[in-house]
Amino acid sequence: MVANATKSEYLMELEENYGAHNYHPIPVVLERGEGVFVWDVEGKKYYDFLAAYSAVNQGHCHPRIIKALTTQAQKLTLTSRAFYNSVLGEYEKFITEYFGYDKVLPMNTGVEGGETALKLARRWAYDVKGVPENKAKIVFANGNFWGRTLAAISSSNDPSSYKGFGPYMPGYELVDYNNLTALENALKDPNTAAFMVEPIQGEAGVVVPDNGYLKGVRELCNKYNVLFIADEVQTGLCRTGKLLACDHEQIKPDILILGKALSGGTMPVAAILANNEIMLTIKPGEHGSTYGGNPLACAVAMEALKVLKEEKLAENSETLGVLFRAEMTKLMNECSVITAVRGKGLFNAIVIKEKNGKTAWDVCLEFAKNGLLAKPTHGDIIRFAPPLTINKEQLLACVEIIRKVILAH
Ligand code: IF1
Repeated sequence: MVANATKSEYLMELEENYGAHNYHPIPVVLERGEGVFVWDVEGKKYYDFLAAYSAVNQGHCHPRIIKALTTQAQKLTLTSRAFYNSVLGEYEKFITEYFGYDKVLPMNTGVEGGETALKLARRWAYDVKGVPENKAKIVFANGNFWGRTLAAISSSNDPSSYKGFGPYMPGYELVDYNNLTALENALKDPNTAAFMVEPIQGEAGVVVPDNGYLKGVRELCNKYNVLFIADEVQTGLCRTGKLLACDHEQIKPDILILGKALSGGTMPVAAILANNEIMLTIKPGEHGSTYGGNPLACAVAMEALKVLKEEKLAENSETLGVLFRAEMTKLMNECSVITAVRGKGLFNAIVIKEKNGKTAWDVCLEFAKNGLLAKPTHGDIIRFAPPLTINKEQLLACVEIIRKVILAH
């Protein structure tokens, strides 16, 4: 340990020495979060403009969600599904009515949600659509990201996700995102079970498809009797200015995957929603997980969902998203380093041109020095996704930080 190292340096070195090197974080060590703010171990305050990749839409440590967590944690946290528990049924009724589906299958992480959706789709293809056993095909979009498991990376066309982890899951096909012709060609195959897609691609860099794309996906899936699986793990729960990103085009997927902010950023909670024809193809003992549907997760998720509606976070996301993109577009016209601004609601990104050897990473380091946390993706894209509880004054303060750093870049 370096002599007279700061506490941050000490803690970062511990992670370097004792943790797997599967991340390269921005060098900030966070200790406390409240609403849109986080503090590092030296007490420096930051606006959190990543919100844990949209897992903290309700703001850090939302008092109502923490209260639900601590209250249930004093009573019963986990029973496994070997037995019933007093919260799961209430939660299942609440969430299925909240989103308008017959049934929910509770899981934990977003990628488990994706895995569950694919198992459901394959089983539905064999039992309902009549696809021959082991012949089911799943279609994905180039640029997709839905997690780190072998089934997830098998659908990736990004080498940093899949390289060195083969062999890969069979029965997958990739088509270009935002291309209905390419999609139709793939769906014509009678063995196609499902098309799984993010309504806006997150990891790819907040890639927003053309208006009408999602409606087109819905129509093509109807036409070819293929399940439309919407991965709303990142775009869902008010992030894009509507409860779900699919709501912008008034379309309803056959299987809806939720995660991240479903727990308000307190613990891993995921949910897969579908109607009976699909959901009931999985029989008792054919799927689940130790923590799936645990009473603690159910209590927290109900409160997290109530907060979204009662604090009108979709409306706030929509309104402040318009303001944010207008400010970023103004900034783009004032300088040459921003080459694109895109997003929906408070799910936005800018594309940064490298200048004098300085990259988006260096820009994010400067943001951190100026009290705003964000992180680049794919080298030149900076995603901006603050908690949806941010107010106009705070948003404009963040715009000022971004302006100051960009104009000095
Ligand atoms: C990491 C990325 C974001 C997701 C969508 C499913 C999942 C994710 C659309 C899986 C997870 C996380 C994973 C996390 C960082 C973050 C991420 F940069 F990796 F790609 F958000 F864009 N569907 N995304 O975005 O959910 O299993 O993680 O709960 O792996 O570093 P999970």
